Amino acid sequence: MSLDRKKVLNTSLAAGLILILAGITYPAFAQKKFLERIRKHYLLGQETGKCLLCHAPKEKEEPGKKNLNVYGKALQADPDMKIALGKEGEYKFTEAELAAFEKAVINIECLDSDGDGATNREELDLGTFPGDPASKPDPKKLEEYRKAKAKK
Ligand SMILES: [Ca+2]
Repeated sequence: MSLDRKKVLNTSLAAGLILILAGITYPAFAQKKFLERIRKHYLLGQETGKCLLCHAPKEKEEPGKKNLNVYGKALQADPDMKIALGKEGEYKFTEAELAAFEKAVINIECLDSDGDGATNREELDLGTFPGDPASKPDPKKLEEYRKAKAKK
């Protein structure tokens, strides 16, 4: 076996093992569907289309309802989210529940949940975290974005 192939094999074995371990330790990934939905809605890239969008887990913590960040909390508090809350583990969300989640996401677009001066929508469109005041759009980019929006 060539060294490259061995490397690939080792990497995929390691990745597989991590997946198995994650599955054993954390069976509750129901909310992954929310992440998929919001990724699709805003066409989010790798930078922000991940758990940290709504969660602020402490070291050794997994993303969960106990460590939502301010943006995650705002979503949770939105009345439209109600029917989609409290689902655990392998729960399969219905289309209506996922649509309710998407509605909640849109409802809070105009808020600036983390108080950094850019709205949630602006942050999502510009690739920063709406639940982390330390992550905010570049002022120039934000100005250009607002100008372009005003023209429409
Ligand atoms: Ca913000």
